[in-house]
Amino acid sequence: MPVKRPAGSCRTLRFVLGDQLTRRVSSLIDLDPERDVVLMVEVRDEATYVRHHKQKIAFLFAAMRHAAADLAAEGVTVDYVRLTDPGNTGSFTGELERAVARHRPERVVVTEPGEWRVWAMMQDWRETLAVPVEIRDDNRFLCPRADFTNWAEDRHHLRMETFYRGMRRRTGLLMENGEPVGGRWNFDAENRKRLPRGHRVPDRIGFQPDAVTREVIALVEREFDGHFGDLATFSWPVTRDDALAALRDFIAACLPTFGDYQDAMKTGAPYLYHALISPALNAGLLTADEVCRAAERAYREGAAPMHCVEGFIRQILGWREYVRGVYWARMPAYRETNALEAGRALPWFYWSGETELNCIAQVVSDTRAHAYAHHIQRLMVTGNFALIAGLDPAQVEEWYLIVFADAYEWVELPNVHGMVLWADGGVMGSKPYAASGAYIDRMSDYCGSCTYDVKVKSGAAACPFNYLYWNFLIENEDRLAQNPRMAMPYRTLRGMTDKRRAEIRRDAAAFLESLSSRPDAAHQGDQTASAI
Ligand code: FAD
Ligand code: DLZ
Ligand code: SF4
Repeated sequence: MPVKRPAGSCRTLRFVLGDQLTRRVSSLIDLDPERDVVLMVEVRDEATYVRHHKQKIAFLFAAMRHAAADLAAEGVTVDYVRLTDPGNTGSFTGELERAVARHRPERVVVTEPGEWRVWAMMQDWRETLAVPVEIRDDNRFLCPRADFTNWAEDRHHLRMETFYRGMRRRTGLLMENGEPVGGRWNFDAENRKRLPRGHRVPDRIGFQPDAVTREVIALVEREFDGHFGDLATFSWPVTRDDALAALRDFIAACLPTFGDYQDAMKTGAPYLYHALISPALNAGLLTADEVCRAAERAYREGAAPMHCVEGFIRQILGWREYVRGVYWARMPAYRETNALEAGRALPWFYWSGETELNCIAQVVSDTRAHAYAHHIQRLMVTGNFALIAGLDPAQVEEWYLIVFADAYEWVELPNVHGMVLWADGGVMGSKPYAASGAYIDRMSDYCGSCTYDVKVKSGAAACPFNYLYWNFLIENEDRLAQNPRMAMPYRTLRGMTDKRRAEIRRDAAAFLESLSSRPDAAHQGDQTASAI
C-alpha cells in the first residue's frame, strides 16, 4: 500500500475521487511530487447512498488501491484512507476535513465530479474549508461541459445524431477531407441481426483477482453483506494494464462482428460481442479518446469493417458524451420530470429474478452474477417493461444505479429517465422505445423457454409485453397520439374494435394488479434485503 507522508504542511492537497483514476486527470496535471499530497478515501457513504451491487464496490475499491500503489511507485506521496481505518468518518467531506487538518495544505485541488450530489458537496467545501478549493474541469471527456451547454441552450429537443456529427468533425474520427469515411455518418441499419442458431460467441478474457483485489472482495463480502449481487464471479480489470488488455481483446476478437449482433440477446451469453469496458472507462482506467482511436486504427488497418467500427465509435463519441452533456445541461430539474405520470411500484422480481417472464428472469440473473447487462437487455427488456408497465421513474432509476458496475448518475439518469422511460417528455428521444414481445422474440432466444406464448395476444397464456404495449398506447393516447413518429401504431390502435380494446385493458389490469398484490411487494423500499 502507498506510503503515508507524516503529518505536516504540504503545498497542494489533491483529492482524487474513486472514478477519477486517470493519471492525466486535471487535478494531477501540475502535481509536484516533492511538495504535494494525493488524497484518496474509501468511504461508506459512497457505497450506500444507494446500496450498490457488491461487484461495483469491489471494483472501485480494488481499482483505487491499485491506482494509489502506482502513484506511490512513481514517488508520489499518497494519503490513502481505507474503509476500516480508525477514525474514518465515512464521508467525502469528513475525510477531506481530516486530511486538511493533517497536512495543512495551502490549497485543495479537485476535478469536478460525475454526479450532481457530489458537485453540491464541492460547492460547500469552498465555503467551509479553511483553505482555498480549486475545482477543475473534467478533462476525461471529449466534449467540455460548457460546449455542450452552449449547444443545448436554445434547444428543447437534444438529438444525439446532430451532436454526434459535430463530434466527428471536432475530433476528426472516421473523417476524411471534412466528410465521413465510407460516405455515411451512421450504419445503424446494418447493426440489427439476430444470432444464427448454434452460433458460438468468442470466449472473453477474465481477470483473476490478485491479492489486493481478493482482500477487497473479502472486505466487501463482510461490510456490505446485504447488498444485491454475487462476488464469486468477479473478473473485472482493476488496473490500467488489465483494462488495456481487455480493450485489445475486444478489438481483436469482437469488434469485427460487434455491429452485426449489437442488438442480439442470448441465454447464458451476457457479453456476446460487447466491449465490457464501461466500468474501466467510467472509472478512468481507459480514456474515451484512446478507445475510439484504437477502434479507428482497426478499421484503417483492415481488421474490422466500417459498420462495426462506426457503430462502436458512435456509442462512445456519440451516446456517452451526449448523455453526459444532457445530464449537466439539464440537472437538477431533469430528474424531477415525469411526463407520462408513471407511478407503479417496482416489482420485487427486479431484485429476485423470480418471475415467469423469462426475458426478465434472464437479464436479472445476468445482472446479479456480473453487475452487467448489455445495452439491449437494459433498454428493451428491463427498460421496456418498466416503460409499458408504467413504473415509477425514481424507483426504476434507483434500480439501474444500484445494479451495474458502470453506473454513475451522469450516465444512468439520462439513459433511464430520458431514453427508456421518456419521463423527460422528449428531450432525448423523439418517441418512447415501447415494444411488444415480438421485438424480444426477434432479437433473442428467450421466448422459446418462457411460460408465456409470445405469439398469443390475449388471455392467460399471452406474453404480457403484448397487451402491456397496447395498454401503454391507450393510457398515453392524449400525450403521444399527435407524435408523428407514433402515427403508425396509433393508426392500428384506432382500427381496433371496442371489444379488442376492452380485452387489452382487462388483461393489462389483471396482470398489473397481480404485480402489486404479490405478498413480497411489501418489501418495496427494502429492496436489497439480504434475502437476495
Ligand atoms: P458496448 O456495447 O460494447 O459499447 C461500448 C461503450 O459505449 C460502452 O462501454 C459505453 O461506454 C458506451 N455506451 C454505449 N451506449 C451508451 C449509452 N447509451 N450511454 C452512454 N454510454 C454508452 N452505461 C454506463 O456506462 N453506465 C450506466 O449506468 C448505464 N446505464 C444504462 C441504463 C440504460 C437503461 C441503458 C439503456 C443504457 C445504459 N448504459 C449505461 C449504456 C450501455 O448500456 C452501457 O454503457 C453498456 O452496456 C456497457 O457495456 P459495454 O462496455 O460492453 O458496451
Ligand atoms: C462508487 C464509489 C464507491 C462505491 N466508493 C467510493 C469511495 O469509497 N471513494 C471514492 O472516492 N469514490 C467512490 N465511489 C465513486 C464516487 O461515488 C464518485 O466519485 C461520485 O459518485 C462522483 O462521480
Ligand atoms: Fe419475455 Fe414474452 Fe418472450 Fe416470455 S414470451 S420471454 S415474457 S417477451
